[in-house]
Amino acid sequence: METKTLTLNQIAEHIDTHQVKGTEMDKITIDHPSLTVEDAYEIQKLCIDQAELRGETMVGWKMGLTSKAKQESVGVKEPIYGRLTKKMEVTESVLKLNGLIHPRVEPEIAFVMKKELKGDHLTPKDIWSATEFILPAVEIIDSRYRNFSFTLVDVVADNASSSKFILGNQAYSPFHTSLSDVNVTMKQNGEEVQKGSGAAVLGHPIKSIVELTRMINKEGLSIKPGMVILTGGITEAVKVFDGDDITVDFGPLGKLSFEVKG
Ligand code: 0L1
Ligand code: MG
Repeated sequence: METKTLTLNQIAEHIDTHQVKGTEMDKITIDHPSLTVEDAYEIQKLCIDQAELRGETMVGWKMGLTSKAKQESVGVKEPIYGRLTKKMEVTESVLKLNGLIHPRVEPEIAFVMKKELKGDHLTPKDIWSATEFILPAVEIIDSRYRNFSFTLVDVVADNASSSKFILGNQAYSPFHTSLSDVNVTMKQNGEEVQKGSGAAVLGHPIKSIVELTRMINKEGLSIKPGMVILTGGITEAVKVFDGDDITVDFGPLGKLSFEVKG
């Protein structure tokens, strides 16, 4: 095996171990400063290959850094993507902290596709006609890096901080309401802690999926039918703690609530 391939495999093994155990690590760019963003996406894929060898299944994609504020915090002008597995889905209204490091939660709109989406020049129309339904959702991000501190290369390799996600019980037609106008408020123990609108996601969440198809097409990849896509945080992410009660009001897309337990 070539040295670079060997190195990427070793880094992926290292990150995978921290993802599985839920333990903090140093930035990989400290020991490997010459890694590129392309290398980081390859490492991300190798980590998911490891998860699949353990019997996990990839069920979708997430888009991250979709707001101006988040892009500025990492010093980039583009969003990033990550991969979602079945094991990451929280199916009860309880987020267990066991195995998490410093989780933060953010409201998102999820799309579930009925047709494959593949190509470099897909339009919003192509995405709408391939969408089965949409759901209110919450993403739980949990960077494996100490203090949630990373460069673009670090965070891409760590699967864009993907950790868990919760989908609402009620699905909606993609045409139910104008997604850029959906106003969202998040309450933590009854107190409003964040609010935002769908427009915070690249102007409109559909643009997030257009961008995802373009980005993964570079690797020859597509969004498969049945896959879920988390389009990006509508508000800033909020730190959560044992005993928290989180309720997100998505206006015309209903409410999603869950408890946080140690
Ligand atoms: O989902 C997100 O926007 C997070 C992407 C990675 C950056 C972070 O962990 O804040
Ligand atoms: Mg997110």
